[in-house]
Amino acid sequence: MFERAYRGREYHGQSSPNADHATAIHAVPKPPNSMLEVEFAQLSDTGRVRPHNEDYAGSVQPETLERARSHGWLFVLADGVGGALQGEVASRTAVNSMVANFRAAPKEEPLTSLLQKLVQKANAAVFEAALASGTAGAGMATTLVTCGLRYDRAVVAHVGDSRCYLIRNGEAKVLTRDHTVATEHASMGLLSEQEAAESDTRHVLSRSLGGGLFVGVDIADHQLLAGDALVLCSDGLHGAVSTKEIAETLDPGAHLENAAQKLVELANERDGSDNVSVQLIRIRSVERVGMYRGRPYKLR
Ligand SMILES: [Mn+2]
Repeated sequence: MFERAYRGREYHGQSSPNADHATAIHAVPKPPNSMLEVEFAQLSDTGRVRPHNEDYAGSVQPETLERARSHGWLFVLADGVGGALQGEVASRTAVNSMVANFRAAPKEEPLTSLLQKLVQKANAAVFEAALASGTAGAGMATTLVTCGLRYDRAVVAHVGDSRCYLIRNGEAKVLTRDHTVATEHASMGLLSEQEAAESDTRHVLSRSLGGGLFVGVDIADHQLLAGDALVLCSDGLHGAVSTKEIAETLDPGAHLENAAQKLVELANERDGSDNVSVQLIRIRSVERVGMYRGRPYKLR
C-alpha cells in the first residue's frame, strides 16, 4: 500500500541552484538586525490513479541579503488541465515563466504590481504554447497560485482552484477563493456553501491560465508574523484533507519535509484519484519596515 501510494512521486522545483530537490531549506545568512527568514519544503505526487503528474511547482530564493530585500522569495504552484500531455505542458510553462521573470524583475518593484505582471506574462506564455501546438493544444490551461515574500509581507495571487492557506497560532485560514463554477454560484447566492462543497461543478474552473490573452487575477497583500506558515496546494490535497488537518500537520514543532510527506500520504489514502502537490513555507522571523509610497523605510 505504501509503495503503491508513493510510486511515481516526482520532485519539482529545480528553479535555483540550491533547490533542485523537494526538501531544500532556504535561509539567507543572518544579518545583524532581524530580517525575513524562511524555511521551505515541497512535494508533488502523481497519486494512485493518474498516469501523469500535471501539477508543477517552483520557487526562487534570494542568494544574498541584498536580493532578499530587493526581490524576496517566490513560490508558485500550478495544476494543469487539458488532453494528452497538454496539462503538463501548461503547468510547467506557467511556473517556469513566473520563475524566470521573477529573477529578471527590476529591483524593489512592489510585489503586488510585480506579481500581477508576472501572472499576466505566465498566462500569455501558456496561451502561446497552446496556439503553437495547434489543435492538440486546444483546451490547454492551468491553475496557478503564487506567493511572494519580502520584509514582513506576503503577497498572494491566484487563478483557478489551487489554494494558499495561512497557519497562525494553530489555526489555518484560506487566503484564496477558488475560481470554480460552484464557488461563483455560491457567491451569487445560487448555492449555499454546503451545496457548493458537494456540487458537481466544484471541480469546474471558472477561470484558468491560458484560455485567453488576458486573465483576471485575484491578488492580496498580507502581513506576516514570526511563526506563521503558508501552504500552497493543488485540489488533490485540499479536496481530500481538511483545513483543520492542514493546521495540525503544520504545528510549530513539525519538520517541514515530514509534514509535506504526511499531507500527501493522507490525500492518497483518502482519495488518490488526482495529483497532489504542496509547498510549505515557514516564517522563522520577519523584518519589520514601514512602507511609504511602496518603498520600505526602517522602523525605529
Ligand atoms: Mn488537480
